[in-house]
Amino acid sequence: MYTLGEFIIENRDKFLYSKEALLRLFSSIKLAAKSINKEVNKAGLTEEIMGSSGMTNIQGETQQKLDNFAHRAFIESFKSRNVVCGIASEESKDFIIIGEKENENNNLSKYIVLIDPLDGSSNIDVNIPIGTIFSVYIRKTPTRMELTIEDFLQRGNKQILAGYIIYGSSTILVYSTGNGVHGFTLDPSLGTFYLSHPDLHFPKKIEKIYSINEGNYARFSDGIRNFIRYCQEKKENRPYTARYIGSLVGDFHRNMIQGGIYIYPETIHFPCGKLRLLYECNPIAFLTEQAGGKASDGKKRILDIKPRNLHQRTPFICGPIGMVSKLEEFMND
Ligand code: P6P
Repeated sequence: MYTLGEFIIENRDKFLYSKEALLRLFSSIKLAAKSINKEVNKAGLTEEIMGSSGMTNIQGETQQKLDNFAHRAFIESFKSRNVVCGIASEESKDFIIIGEKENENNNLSKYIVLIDPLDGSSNIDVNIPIGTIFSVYIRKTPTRMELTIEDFLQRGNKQILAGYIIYGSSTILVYSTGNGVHGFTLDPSLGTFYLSHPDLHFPKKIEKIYSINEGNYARFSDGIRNFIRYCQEKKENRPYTARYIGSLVGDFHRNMIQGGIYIYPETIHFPCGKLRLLYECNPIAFLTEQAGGKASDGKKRILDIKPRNLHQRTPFICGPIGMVSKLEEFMND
């Protein structure tokens, strides 16, 4: 069984850039993920890690203590591996310059990371799967020059690596470098991630789940409501079922494996959609397309959207091509 490191060393994912840099990136990501996994798994036992930190994040949302912990874990692990020159995090208003130190191979770090350290964290106290979502680009400004916001506001189609870690019944790291989607499950007794889901794809011809918060039904557009009704009509070839756990990584992971669409449209509370383009929608959209699916805002391909600011939101639809296209038809009727 391949470990993540062996999989990369054997170039099984045909990464187009430096294999050494990819190994360093994943060394940081794995270190932080294992540390977060340990805290998530004992969250019920240690008061100091449960619940709200009493602070709010940039979005004005209640910050969970584990959000904070996860944010710091990734910052520290990227700093220590000297492979990243800048990070944008949901938990930080501005991007963070990690600085450029000559690493032993004298290649100045040219990679930038955008991350949601712990998405769905409000589910921590009720034991529902949560996740880290990450997205990696090559900086636009030349090395040695000061990073600018433009290094972070790149279209999703420029991502060189994207993925998530789901902290659920098991802890699985799922990623793509543009050559398919691969999943690695953590063996906690060894602290090692082993290849468990090679070449993940939406199942062919199986479209059976729709995921949306129907509590907002009264405020959805007619197009969204018509699609929901379309899913609910019992027709022989449409045995759809509703599944929604309020955790993007958990809903997406299930839908990619079992065949389903995830929808977070505009609502009265979130007129531009709730999910963030840079560190939630772009990485999940990248994985969606690599897994044979489609991701849009109802009109435009997510990966083609030009970001305007770090924390901008967008309506978000991702899933099997047939389901996403059907929903777009209803929305644009
Ligand atoms: P709602 C979690 O806060 C999150 O960003 C996603 O993980 C999740 O899919 C969505 O928001 C849930 O939002 O409004 O349905 O509770």
